[in-house]
Order: sequence, then structure tokens, then C-alpha cells
Amino acid sequence: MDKFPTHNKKLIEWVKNMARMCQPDDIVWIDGSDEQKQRFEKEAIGSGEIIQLNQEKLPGCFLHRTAKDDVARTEHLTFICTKIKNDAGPNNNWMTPKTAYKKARAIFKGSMSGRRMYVIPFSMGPVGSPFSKIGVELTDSRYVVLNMLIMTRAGEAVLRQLEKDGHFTKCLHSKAELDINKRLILHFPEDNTIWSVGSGYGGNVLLGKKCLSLRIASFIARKEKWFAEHMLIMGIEEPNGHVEYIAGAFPSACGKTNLAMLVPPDGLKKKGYRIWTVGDDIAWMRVDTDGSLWAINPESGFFGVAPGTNSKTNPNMVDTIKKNTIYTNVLLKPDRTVWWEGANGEVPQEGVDWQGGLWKAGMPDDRGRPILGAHPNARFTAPIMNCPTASFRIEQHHGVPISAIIFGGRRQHLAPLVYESFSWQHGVFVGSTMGSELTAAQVGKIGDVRIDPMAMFPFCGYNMAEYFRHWLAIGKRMAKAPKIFHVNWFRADESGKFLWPGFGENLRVLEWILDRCNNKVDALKSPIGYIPRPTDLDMTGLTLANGDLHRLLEISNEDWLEELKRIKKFYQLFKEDLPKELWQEYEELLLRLKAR
Ligand code: GTP
Ligand code: SPV
Ligand code: MN
Repeated sequence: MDKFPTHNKKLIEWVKNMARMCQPDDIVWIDGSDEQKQRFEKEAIGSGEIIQLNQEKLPGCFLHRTAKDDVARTEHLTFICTKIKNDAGPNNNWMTPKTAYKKARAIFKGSMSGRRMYVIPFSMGPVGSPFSKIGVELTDSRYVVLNMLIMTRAGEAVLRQLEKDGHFTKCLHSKAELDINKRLILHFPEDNTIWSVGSGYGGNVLLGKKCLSLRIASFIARKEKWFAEHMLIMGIEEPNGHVEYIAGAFPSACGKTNLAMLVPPDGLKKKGYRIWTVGDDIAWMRVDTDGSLWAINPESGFFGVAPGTNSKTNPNMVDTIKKNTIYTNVLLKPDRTVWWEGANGEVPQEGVDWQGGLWKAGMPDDRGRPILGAHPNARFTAPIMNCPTASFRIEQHHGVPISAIIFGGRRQHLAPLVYESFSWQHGVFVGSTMGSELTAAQVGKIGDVRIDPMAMFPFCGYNMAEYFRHWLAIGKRMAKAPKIFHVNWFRADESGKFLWPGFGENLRVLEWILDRCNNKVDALKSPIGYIPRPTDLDMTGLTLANGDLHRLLEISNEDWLEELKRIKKFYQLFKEDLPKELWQEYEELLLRLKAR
């Protein structure tokens, strides 16, 4: 029995069963100690899984390279496995649990022989908080262990918690052969179980993140009447010390991390704002007794996009990733530091690229295009507490009250810089129809627009029509519901150049949003929602080219009528399941556009 440092019978039985299937050489329980972590780091360096970086310049930092075809979430290999197909909905790939277990079992069988199985007890949310959920991940990857130790609260304290409350999400992962043809990311919400095999990439294998905290959690949240959302959480402090919190949903690689820790632009400095980062990817939100929506960030680390991160775009992140950080698929420089496209400083002359090949600046591929040093979806894993703007409320069980919810996509055309919904119900319509261009964070054609409701399309663990119904219902339970806004930092001119400078300058838009929440400013009514009067955006210290602000706020009837066709097609996917309130919002928008 002493091989099992727990009395939780369900846990012991499950670990034994999984080990019987996967056949590891031995089993090691993660206790969360520094000593154990350092031992795994040494072993992982020895096995080549990670490369130790320059410890003077980057203390506690490592580099990892994934397989070439294992660099982003593979949505086409991701399944929600429910007994009834319609419970997973048209938004998900589906298999019956029986078929899925059978298929995966064939791959898991013996997959850990010659390897060790690690048992990682982890808590999403502060250990012991009534709003947290516990998972246990079994994995044969030390890289996963080292990442989970950053991204979640893992180890002994969680096991103790499990003695009190037996419930946990069963998470099984094996690299197996890292073969894309034998890769499956399976969710069994009815069994509170996740099985992931054949991948070594973050979102597919750090099972506490998208798999548990969004897909499984959204399923649980619907039953328990709360929200599990793909949202950043940030606080904006005024000089008088009052902090307002907002939550924002943008699809993958559309700016959550950057917004969550923005630096106020020079022009607004004298107003004395301070920004507090609570989370950059996931928010769990619930209605509290005061009738407001309160949010916690279940994670304890950032798994952020490296390319484009520099002291101009995101100085707080540059500071955050100077120590105790794992870099994945970036360029290794001769001095054993790292680089990526859009990093600080000069482009290095040479290095080792993300695929492990010798790299020289400007070196062309067979089609004459320069070879990238870092993969466009290269990432870093870093503790939140490294971040200079980390909020002291991250560790508080209660979380933070949310004043505004912001939806946003990456749209070169169509969506204006910002607009406000007319009501909660209209806000749900806005969220449910938001479109965004695909990025390197998904496998697919970059640039194609897809509708990604609430940035949850790839992450909703059940039928999205029911998810919309859930959003409508929770809205009715709040006496002080947040206002709902839509933003677009990515509107571009004919040549594809962004019209809005973005990043820190986005605070100008957040300021208007908060003023609207506090009834401090009027707005113009447009068919799609309220938009700012141009003079109400504080543009001190920012000069846009003539007419650009006007273009940023422009709403083209013709384009929106086109968009409604896309929305209609999307809604029709859900047949009679789609809440009628949303069709009603659709019809009303159509009328407003036609009346103009
Ligand atoms: P995930 O971690 O995949 O969920 O992504 P995310 O939503 O956190 O996106 P992130 O903040 O990492 O930004 C992704 C990319 O968008 C980076 O290349 C950023 O440089 C770029 N980006 C972020 N904010 C802005 C902005 O305001 N304007 C522009 N033009 N680009 C931005
Ligand atoms: C995303 O793609 O939205 C991410 C990265 O945050 S991953 O964890 O890989 O999903
Ligand atoms: Mn994300």
C-alpha cells in the first residue's frame, strides 16, 4: 500500500487499472516538492526531452521541441464522447464512449512500457476553494509533469484534499508513438474522464487546461449553474484605489494574454491607471449572493504565444519569462538564450530552429520564403506569480466581481473597434455570432473566417445550443449582470495594415467600456449596438492617420447583411435546438439594418 500515498480507494483502483493497460515500468507520484522537480529536470535534460538554457541569463529556464506535426491543438482528432450524439452537438466531433474507449485502448495498450508513469494530483483553482476542481493526470511525459507543475497547483496538498472530497477528473495521457495517425483527444463528460494519446503538444496534453477547465468544466458548469469560459480576467485600478474587473473572450492567438497585462500608453499615464492580471486564458464565473458575477482563474501559469512578444507589445510578459520558464518550439541562439520572430533585439545571425536544424537569418525554403526560427505557435510556460502585474486576488477563493464581459475576434473587415450590446440577451447574440480569422493556434487554413461563439467553439463540452440557453438563463439570475461588449483590434485597411495600434492603446477602449458601465458617458445607437462618439475616446498622445478613427468605427450595412447570411447558416446547424431568443435577436438586427 505504501506505493500509494493516498487512502482514496477510487483513485488507487483507477491508477492500478490504467497501469495494467499502459504497462509502465514504474509509477511515481508527484508531490510538488522542489527537490522532486529538480530531479525530473535533470532526468529530462539527460534524456534530451528538454535543453537547459543559459542559467545566468535565463535561470530555471528550458527549451523543448515537439514533433513537426505536433505543434498545435488538433481539433479534428478531438472528440466529445457522450451516449447520445446530440448531447455533444454539431459543434463537436463525436463518438460513443464505447467506440472511443475501444479505439484508444488499442493505442494505450503497452504504450508506457520502458517508461515511467507519473501520477499528478492537481487542483484547478486554489487548493480547498469551494470553486476549485481536482484532477489527476497520469502521463508518461516528463515535459507534461514539468508544465503541469507551473500551470496548476499540483502535489501533496491536493492529495490531502482528495482524502476529504473523493471527486476528481480522471485524466490519462500517453505520448505513445507521437504518431498523428494514432492521436486521439477524447472527453467523456458523463464519466468525468479525459483520455489523450499520441501527442506531446500543450493544449492536447496539459489536461488541466482546455480539456478539463473548459470542455469537462463547461459540462459540469451547466449542471451546477456557473460558467467555464475561454476568457482573460483583468483589473483596472483608478488612482483612488478603486479596481474594476473585466473578463474577455477572444479566440486562440487573438490577444487575451496581451490585454490581461497591458501597459497604459504614455498619453494616459497622467490618469494613473494600474493594471492587475488575474488570468489570461480561462475564467470560471458564478453568480454570488450579491447578484454579481464573480470570477476565478483556475490556472496558476501562462501558456502563451511567443512570436510577437517583445518589450513594446508586452513588457510585463518579457519580465515574466526571464526565469523558471519552459520554452517550446522557439529558436536556440549560440549563447543558449532564445529568440522568436518579433522578439527583442536584433535578428540573430544563426541558431538552431524549432525543428532542431541549423538556421541562418533569411535562409529561404524551397519556395524562396525565409525559414522561420520559431514556430508561429511557439509557446512559453511561466508561473503567473512571475508577472509584475499579477493580482493579489489570484489566491483568494472568492475571485473578483466582473463589471463587463468583452467578446472579440480577429476581423480585418466588418466589426468596429468597439460596440456595446443593447441588453444581456442581445449580448448573448453578439457572443454567439462572433467571427474570427483562423490563426496558427489551430490546425487549419490561416485567415479563413469561422464563427467562434464566445471563443468557445473548440472548447464547449456539449451541444452549443444548450450552452447558449445556459448563457440566457444565467443572465436572468443576476441582479447586477455585467454589460456585454464586442471589440476588434484587428481592423485593417485595403493593404492589410492594422488601423488600430492595439496593445497598450487598447486601454483607451477599456476606459470607454468602464465609463459605459458606470453611466458616465453617452453613446451613439447603431443597428448592431451602441458605439462611441469619436470624441468620447481619450486619444491624448495618439495620432491616427486622417479618417482612420472614423473607419475603425464604421458600420457597413451591406457587409453586415452579408454577415447575417453566415450567421444564419451557423444557427441552422443547431436546428430546432437553438434558443428562439437568438433567432429573435437575428430578426431584429436584420430589420434594423434594412431600416437604415
Ligand atoms: P491563446 O493563448 O492561444 O488563447 O492566445 P491569446 O488570445 O492569449 O493571444 P495573445 O495575447 O498571445 O496574442 C496572440 C497574437 O496576437 C500575438 O502575436 C500578439 O502579438 C497579437 N496581438 C495581441 N494583441 C494585439 C493587438 O491589440 N493588436 C494587434 N495588432 N495584435 C495583437
Ligand atoms: C489556445 O489555443 O487557446 C491556447 C493554447 O491557449 S492551448 O493550450 O494549446 O490550447
Ligand atoms: Mn487559449
